[in-house]
Amino acid sequence: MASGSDRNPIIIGGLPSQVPDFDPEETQEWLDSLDAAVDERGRERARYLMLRLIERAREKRVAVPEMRSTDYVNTIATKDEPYFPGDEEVERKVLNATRWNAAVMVSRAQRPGIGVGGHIATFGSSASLYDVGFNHFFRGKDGGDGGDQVYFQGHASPGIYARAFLLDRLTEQHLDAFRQEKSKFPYGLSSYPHPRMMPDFWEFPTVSMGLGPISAIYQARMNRYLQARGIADTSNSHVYAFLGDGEMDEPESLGQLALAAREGLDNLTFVVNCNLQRLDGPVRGNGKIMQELESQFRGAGWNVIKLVWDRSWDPLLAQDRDGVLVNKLNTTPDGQFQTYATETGAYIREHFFGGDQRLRDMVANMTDDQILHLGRGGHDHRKIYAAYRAAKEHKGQPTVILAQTIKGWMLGPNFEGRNATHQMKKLTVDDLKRFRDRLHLPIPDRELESGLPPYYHPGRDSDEIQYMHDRRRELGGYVPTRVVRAKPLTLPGDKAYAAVRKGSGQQQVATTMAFVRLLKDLMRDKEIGKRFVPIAPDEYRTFGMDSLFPSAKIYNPLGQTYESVDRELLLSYKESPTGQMLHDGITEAGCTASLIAAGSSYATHGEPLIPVYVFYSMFGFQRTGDQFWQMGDQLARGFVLGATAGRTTLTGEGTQHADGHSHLLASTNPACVAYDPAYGYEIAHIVRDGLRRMYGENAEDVFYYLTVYNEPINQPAEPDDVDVEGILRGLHRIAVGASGSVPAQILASGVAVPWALEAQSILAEEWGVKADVWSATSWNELRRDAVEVEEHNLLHPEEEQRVPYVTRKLQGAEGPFVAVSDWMRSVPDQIARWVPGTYQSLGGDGFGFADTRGAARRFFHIDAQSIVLGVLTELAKEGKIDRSVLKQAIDRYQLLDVAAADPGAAGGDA
Ligand SMILES: Cc1ncc(C[n+]2csc(CCOP(=O)(O)OP(=O)(O)O)c2C)c(N)n1
Ligand SMILES: [Mg+2]
Repeated sequence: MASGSDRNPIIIGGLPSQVPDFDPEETQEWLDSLDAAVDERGRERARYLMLRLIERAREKRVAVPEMRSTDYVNTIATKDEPYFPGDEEVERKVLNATRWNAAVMVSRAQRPGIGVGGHIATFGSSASLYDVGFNHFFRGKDGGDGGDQVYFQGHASPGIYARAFLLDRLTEQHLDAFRQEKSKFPYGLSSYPHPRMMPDFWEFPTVSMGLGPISAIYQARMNRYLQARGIADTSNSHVYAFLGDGEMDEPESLGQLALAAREGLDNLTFVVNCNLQRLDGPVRGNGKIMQELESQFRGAGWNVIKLVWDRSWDPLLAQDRDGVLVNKLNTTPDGQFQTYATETGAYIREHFFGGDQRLRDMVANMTDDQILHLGRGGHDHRKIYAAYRAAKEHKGQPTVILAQTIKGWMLGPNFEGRNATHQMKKLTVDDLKRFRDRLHLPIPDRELESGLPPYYHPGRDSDEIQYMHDRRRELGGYVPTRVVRAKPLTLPGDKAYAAVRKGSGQQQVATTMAFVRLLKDLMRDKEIGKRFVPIAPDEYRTFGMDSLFPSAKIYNPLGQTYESVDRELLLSYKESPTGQMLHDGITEAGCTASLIAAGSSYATHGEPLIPVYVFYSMFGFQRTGDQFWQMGDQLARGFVLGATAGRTTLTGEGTQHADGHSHLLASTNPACVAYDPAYGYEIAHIVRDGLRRMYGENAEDVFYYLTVYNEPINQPAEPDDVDVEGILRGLHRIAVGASGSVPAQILASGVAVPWALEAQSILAEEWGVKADVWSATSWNELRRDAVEVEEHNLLHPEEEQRVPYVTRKLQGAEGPFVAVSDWMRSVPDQIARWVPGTYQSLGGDGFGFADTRGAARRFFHIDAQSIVLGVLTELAKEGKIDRSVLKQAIDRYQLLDVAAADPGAAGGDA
């Protein structure tokens, strides 16, 4: 070895330290050559030689280890750039007009009395990155397929609107309604990409940092899945995600890179706008974000294209014979480059090129102005085109393009590279004049000196506008465009629901199992069966869904290349390239991204999918609530199942698992229709209605959340006089009190319904109380209805005042009303205002813990005996019984002693 001892080799990290050297003499000759190169020509030359050797080794298919990062120069050598088919002059004009209108739109939105904000600097940096995409790559949907899916960086939206304006897709009226969605309806433009607000325009909500990247990965994978399963031809669809370099710090941004590499998603390109800045200041002032990202992406198995410098650097780099320039580029921190972006040519000559005679010589013949204009790669159309082309043609891996830009580019010295630039919204008269001059726009001074700065349109017949239209025609129509081409589905009839509605007879079955049974029957349906997409984060077995493995199979583009250990078993783990089930691994964020991609396929590709995403209820809204919000924004549909629900039902697990609040979180999402069913037959009606509402005629943009439990119970058969409307609207009476003289009402949901029924019989037998039991299938929907009714009444005082469903439903029933569930009290308390009588709730407030179900329910005072006490207490308050019975009840049932409770059936496990 050249250095280090045999016992302590210095070469580690993937190099073959264990392989014996069978020709040490030859090895020594090579090492001596390298030593000589270092001694005689210096380290930089030696480095160059080594890199060339690695390159040659690759060409000869010698398996040398991957390098984590490369020099701070463009990945695509100038000599390898393809012919640029665009008209650069015209494209520059197009872009200049776009830049102007984007900035002016935001500036005008700051006019007195409006002042609604907006961003200029981000689009300033990424304008060319988009424009090359629009002119040469992004495919529209006019061909009848889904086209390309483009995730626009949220706060670059002004530029996207500005382009749509030039193309006559939007008018000045729209631009002046930026961020005034209601007051300027129907012209209002949303601040960021929000399909919910602009359903004919935006497709993908992105502005919550990190959700764009992860969504794009799963969208690309969903495209593959649709193709593999023969549902849609997505072979021409490419997914582009435009991301910020600051945004890459979000865990969701990088968290699923490996999946994209593993599945060989070469239909996916990330474009990271590396303007080296985020909101407050530099992304990595002391480091180099592009280098850091390069290593991370490369390590994850991505193809990395760095686009660092524009063409003006080419001659300098060509002269850099001993790598001194590259070395300087490699070792200059981002914070310094940001400063160069704000400085003069003379400053850059002195500080960047000044430290080394060879660097000084390189720019000796350049003027300060030429030095100043040594630009960044992300502003050079030809180089951007080369990068996109290479990304599109690259096979077998996803590609990331790391494009260096300047934040606020073209907006002048008050914006470019300034730390405050992200938040700056308004241009002064001087800024405007300078900006106009730089963009060569024929706008007279007087129009900039008073009033609002004007928009600029070069005229419909101008070359540049014609060019833009031509390019879009060629590429299949305008982007972004959201269209819904899917037809309503033919939904299954009674048969699919029959088994679940029959009940479980003598068997005890948990609602999770009842749901899975129903799902299996639905997946057998000839019309819609194949559209179901089961999704779970490594929990199919927990929820008894492994029974679907052999028939539905797990999607894996590689199929199953190994002999499965359980291949002889009936329920073997089966992977297939045409599998229907998505197994995303242990990633709720990944699963939710799959859910959104599947749930919006009716729009993206015109082919509805019915995702059924099953998770531990604790790890759903709580863990990925932001993505559920994004799902609502993206108008995605589907079923979301919070399994192992309840504060006490999975109680063997404890604090982190015991969910007593996900319904509250679900209630905050306007797109979410949430149910807490008790019985299989309720689930049947809820799912049937869900399919109708989401996939039938006049489909609604909602998604369903059902909590299901792992506690086996006797599932009753559906009664003949089943109250379907009540089930769907959130409340139906399931048992009228049989005996007793003092009436009361118990409202229960989910797993608490059997406790309520037990309480009913204790109350009748021991206390003479005749309690009706109601199953509150949806506290959330009851409240939603009541709130809507109140809003209507507020605005229509002259009309007959409407009455909320819950009030009407309970009108004839004699209180008091006691609510109970395996959720915290706030869940049933949602309806308190509209219950016609005294209302009290019991619930699992506080942290869950590990114990028997019985003990946990006694602790929270929600078990049958505690419900009895709750009802008696309310009756006592109303003076209908004597208060002394309360103490009696507490003593009789030992309600203060957790250990005295019947432990009940065993808890769940994870
Ligand atoms: C989850 C989340 N956190 C914070 C923000 C607020 N925010 C909007 S833009 C921005 C800075 C973005 O920087 P970068 O990703 O580098 O984008 P650039 O504007 O520089 O292109 C921040 C922090 C957000 N939109 N989403
Ligand atoms: Mg940035």
